[in-house]
Amino acid sequence: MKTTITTIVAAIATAATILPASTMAASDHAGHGAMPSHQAAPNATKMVDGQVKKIDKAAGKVTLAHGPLVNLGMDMPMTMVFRVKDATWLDQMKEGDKIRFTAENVNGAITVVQFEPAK
Ligand SMILES: [Cu+2]
Repeated sequence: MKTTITTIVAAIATAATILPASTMAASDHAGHGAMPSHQAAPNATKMVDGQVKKIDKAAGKVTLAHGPLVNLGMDMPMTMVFRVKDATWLDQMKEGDKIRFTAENVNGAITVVQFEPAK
């Protein structure tokens, strides 16, 4: 009698352990399925449009007519001189070219830090 009760209790305990676990696994899986499948990308500095007005290779500078550069406090389009992080970029642009770029204040000099030709 005692042995039988112990066996039954053990059987119930085992069943009780397995059932909630499988139920939880099922609901957990459903929860993952409902989650969005993509995550927002880190918000990198946005590329802005610019047009090359003048190139000064000797000085490593370029004059660009550019759209707003919010990260530099320029809310309005304007034309101004930039330094360039990579002087070889000046070989990849010519006056009149449309480009996409980002600029930062590098040691007090407004510098183009990212550049690509506009398509
Ligand atoms: Cu500006």
